[in-house]
Amino acid sequence: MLKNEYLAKVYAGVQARSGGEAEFLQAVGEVLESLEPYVEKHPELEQWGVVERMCEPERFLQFRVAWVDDEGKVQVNRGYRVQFNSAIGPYKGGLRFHPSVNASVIKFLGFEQVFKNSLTGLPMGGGKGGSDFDPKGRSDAEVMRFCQSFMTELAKHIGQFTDVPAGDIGVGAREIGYLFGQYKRLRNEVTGVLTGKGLSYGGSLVRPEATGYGLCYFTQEALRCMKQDSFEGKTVIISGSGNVAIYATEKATQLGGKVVAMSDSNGYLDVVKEIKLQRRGRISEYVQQVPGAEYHEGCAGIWGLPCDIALPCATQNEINEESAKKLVANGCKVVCEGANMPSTPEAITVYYENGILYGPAKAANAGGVATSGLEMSQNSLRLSWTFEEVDARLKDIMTNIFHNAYDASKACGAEGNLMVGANVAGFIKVADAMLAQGVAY
Ligand code: NDP
Ligand code: 2IT
Repeated sequence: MLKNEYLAKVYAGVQARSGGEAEFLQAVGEVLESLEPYVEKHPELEQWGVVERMCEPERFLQFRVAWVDDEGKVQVNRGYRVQFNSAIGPYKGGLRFHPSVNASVIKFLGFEQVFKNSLTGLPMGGGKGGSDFDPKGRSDAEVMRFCQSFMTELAKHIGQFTDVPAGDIGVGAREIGYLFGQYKRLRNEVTGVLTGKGLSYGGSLVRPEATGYGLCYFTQEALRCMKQDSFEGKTVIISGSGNVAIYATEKATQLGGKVVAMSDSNGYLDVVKEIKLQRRGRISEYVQQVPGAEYHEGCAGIWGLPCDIALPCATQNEINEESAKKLVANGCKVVCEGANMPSTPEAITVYYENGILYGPAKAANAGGVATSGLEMSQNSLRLSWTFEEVDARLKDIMTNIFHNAYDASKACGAEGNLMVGANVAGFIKVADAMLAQGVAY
């Protein structure tokens, strides 16, 4: 599929080295395809081996995490941290605790993070980490012991100027608190080594809301510029019911949208009236609390509901070709991604064939990490900004990301293709920094 010889060679090399890593290959393949027009015009990239260096993490750590459960039994999990690219700043990116976590998932997330962080305009490199630990059904004490064991190894590799982790699936305020406490205990220093911290110990206002709010700010600007439209009166479906989904629902509603369905990994909820979510509950429980709501088993069914706007906010590859076709058939006009890589390549093809306004994850969900960057700034300044100040900066960043991606799509001769635009705009800054710094990594 890659016409450019240099990029085809790079991709073949990644394939040969990362054989079974399907998610990682998917993420790399999409970016390399988008880069073709830019790479054709910039032979220095091949001369200095920039793209092949970008596809290989600077460092990949895997470690054992042993801990004792509430029954006194020893449990063993696997921990990861990929330090993907530090050309424009310290490694930055979340930690995911979910049984599906493996090397491929961590590498795809780390690779995406490099371009996403570049798009924010803030000086952050890309990293990601996590574990196959499943927090579901675990007590607070078990989660704490796991986090302490995980951090005992991770602390050797991170630091406020080196690598700054945060949350992702299965890692929220509770986990960040336990991880931070353990880091402090090991190092005897209080620094902004993690983001997503509680407000009482260095966290930033708006960080919990940031990914979901940012997704809606991005979507709003895209609707305004590309369709002279808004959220007002639109029917919205939002998959997931975690951090990103909850605050996307809140902001979409504030902007005049009607959120009619949400989901978790078991099923989806067809919500007729406004719902209030309670933490760590199951989606299936809400039918008892909300009159008019209907629960259905199987989370993919959510894409079969009619809507104007779909905001996937659960996980990778949650929308396949079939689901994308259903969305189109039911009148959906906009898909903006809160989750990382929620659409398969075949689904993306369906979007473009049908004129869907498609906001790719690395642009649309960058509000979380952008606000993490603002948390780092506040930690360095030893100041806390107000909610309004952080929210205004977040809105500004998301608006700029849309325009950078849109302008880059025009410059590449693919006007309105925000996937190409986001990939190219994110790439250029990192590539320029790598060229300037020589072949060190
Ligand atoms: P949470 O853990 O808070 O919530 C995850 C939600 O997604 C839950 O509703 C969960 O359902 C559902 N989910 C997870 N895995 C699957 C699966 N395999 N199939 C179906 N549903 C699933 O995570 P976040 O809200 O933080 O993250 C959601 C997405 O957003 C992820 O892709 C993440 O990478 C991305 N993201 C997060 C950012 C952040 O700041 N937190 C920033 C940018 C992107 P269940 O409870 O049943 O597991
Ligand atoms: O995917 C992501 O951008 C995140 N999980 C947030 C990372 C961060 O460092 O805030």
